[in-house]
Amino acid sequence: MTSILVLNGPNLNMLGSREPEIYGSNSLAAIEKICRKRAKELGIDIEFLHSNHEGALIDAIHDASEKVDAIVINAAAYTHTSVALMDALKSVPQPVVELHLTNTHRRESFRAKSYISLAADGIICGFGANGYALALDAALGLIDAK
Ligand code: DHK
Repeated sequence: MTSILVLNGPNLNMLGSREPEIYGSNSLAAIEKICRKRAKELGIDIEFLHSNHEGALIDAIHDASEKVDAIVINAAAYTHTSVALMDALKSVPQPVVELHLTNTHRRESFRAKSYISLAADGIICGFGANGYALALDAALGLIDAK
């Protein structure tokens, strides 16, 4: 069965209570439910992971290289800082969809810079929790196009 890794970076475990006026009211568990529902509709499997640690996210990307067909990643703040995560994504053959809840281009200027974009096939940002469902659709499209 087609499988997609959905990887979540630092502070996303605080969604729901974290700056809800910016990030919305959905918890990460609620977002996982949205993903599982969409995955069921698409007839695919997902692995939904979160870590606050850069190395753990890198390990998850390396581990995924054997197991999944695409990677959806919301690297959160590491988006703007992590050459290591970019390199990890470039080291695996799967298509990559970069994802953000918010429109990072309409916020502080430092959020407009993304190392993840340099490794991603495409970007979805600004659609809140629904962006996760859109990212699964996009990732499946990339898998099918391969
Ligand atoms: C989430 C974060 O935690 C921020 O550090 C990013 C991203 C934006 C999001 O919109 O999902 O700048």
